[in-house]
Amino acid sequence: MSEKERMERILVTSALPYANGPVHVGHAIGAYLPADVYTRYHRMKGSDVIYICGTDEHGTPITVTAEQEGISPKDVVDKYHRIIRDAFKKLGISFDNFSRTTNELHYKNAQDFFLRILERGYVYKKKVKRPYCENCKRFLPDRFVKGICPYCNARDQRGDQCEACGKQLEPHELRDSYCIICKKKPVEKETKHWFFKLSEFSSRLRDWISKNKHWPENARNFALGWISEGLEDRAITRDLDWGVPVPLDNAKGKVLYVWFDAPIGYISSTQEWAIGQKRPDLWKKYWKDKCKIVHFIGKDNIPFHAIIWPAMLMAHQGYNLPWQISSNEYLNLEGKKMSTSRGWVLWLHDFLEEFEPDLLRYYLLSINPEKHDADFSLREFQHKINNELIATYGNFVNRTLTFISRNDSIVPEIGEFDELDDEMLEFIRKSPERVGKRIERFKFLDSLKELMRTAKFGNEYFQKKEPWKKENSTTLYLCANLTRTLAILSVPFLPFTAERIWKMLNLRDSVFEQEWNSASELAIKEGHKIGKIELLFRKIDNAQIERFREKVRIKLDEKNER
Ligand code: B3M
Ligand code: ZN
Repeated sequence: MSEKERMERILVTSALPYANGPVHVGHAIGAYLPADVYTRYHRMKGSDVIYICGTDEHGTPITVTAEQEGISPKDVVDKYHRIIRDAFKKLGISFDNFSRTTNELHYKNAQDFFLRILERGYVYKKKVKRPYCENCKRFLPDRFVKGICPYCNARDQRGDQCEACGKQLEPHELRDSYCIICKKKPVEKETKHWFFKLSEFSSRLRDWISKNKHWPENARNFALGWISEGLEDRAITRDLDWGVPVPLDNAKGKVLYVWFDAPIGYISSTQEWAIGQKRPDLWKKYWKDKCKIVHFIGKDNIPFHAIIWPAMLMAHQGYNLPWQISSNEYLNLEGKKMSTSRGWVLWLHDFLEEFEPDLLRYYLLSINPEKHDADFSLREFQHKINNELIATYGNFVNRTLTFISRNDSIVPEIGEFDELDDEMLEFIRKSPERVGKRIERFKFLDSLKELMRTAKFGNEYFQKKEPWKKENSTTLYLCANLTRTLAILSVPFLPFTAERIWKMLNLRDSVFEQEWNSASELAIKEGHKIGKIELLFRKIDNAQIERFREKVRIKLDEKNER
């Protein structure tokens, strides 16, 4: 690969989670783990990559939670920002910056963005009628109202988006709507709002998306389909007191719509990162110079990232457009759709209290819902950890290290290579590219499979060579080197394990500082002394699974009772 390609500049983002509740395992695999794999890989490839995120702290998801829990929106976001941030950290999600959309810097950014597109003629004010609850004495934006989706007739849909058909909605479009606080039927009341001229971008968006042949089909098809149905102008302000205030004199009591300010949060978080680097202008390299911006999002966020956000950026004309939008399908839980409101959910922080993060990373990435919905099952988790991760990968590493430790911890010298040794060498040489290529193409399932194929080969090689029967120094020499290869290639998937192996091998620095391509070298030389060894993983037994199931179920039930 040429130096130019190596120095590819990439900005990775994951959807900003709403700070109105913890994140669950479906969120983790939806937009965070794949992004983390992608970023960690590119760091080791030597790309100029940063990974940006933060919590989305505005909008009615937050105010509804505050209202229901009887606390202020600020209390809600403070609490959940911390819980979300800590859970991601524990899972090893390696953000370069994890910000909050309630930061001052972001308020200014969002307001400047609004003013700029207003000046450029893409925003106008209009009188409209909106649902108003006479009982609660207020307008009912977005999630404050529920009703029947006018497109697919699904019941109890929220006023911002239909969960059944994925369509973007306006609260007044719902049929038989009701106020979610008091359940009364709202009336229509006149108010004024600022609208974004989305309709003007149809042909520019169509041209641009048609050219984006590297986009996954789900995003491309949805976006092109929506354009052909006709894009309509959209209100980007709300009658609410929680949010970024509309920066105009005649806009008292109005805030920017959360989906207007949230994606701008990607830029704000990059700026905050640059300030942290003590190079406040550094963010411009990613947003203004040549850079691939990659958004990892959940499926329901496609409309905003494939259509509205690019149109906002086109209207603004000061920043790069997204290069890629990667979105997963959904993750079900034990055969049923996850639902926070029904309490059928497995929280990330709960899971990580019981199990090692790499076990969860392995399991989630091995069922990554790339093309189809996937199902999270505790039994399958146990099975995959015991019979795949431990039985092949763990077994190979443990056997190798144990045998070397019995040789005074010294890696023995190489003899003549036979055919099987050559094959082993081929795995060491080729695996980095095989795994890496798939990550570059966003084929995370396949990339993990490729990693596991390498471990499996190592295990079979060991078995065939039977080093316990006869002294075979070449075998151990090659196994030590494949273990090193595996450690490097595991960083994107199993970062904690990778570092542990690195330490056991007694190699210099940290595994995170290694170059990806160096995994193809025979870098461990004869005579190298390995470090202190310990068991890599422990099997998960039925009792632990059942105990955990009980524990989680209790939580589920409590939530159900409310
Ligand atoms: N907070 C929706 C979500 O968490 C929203 C994403 C914003 S990305 C700019 O699903
Ligand atoms: Zn009401």
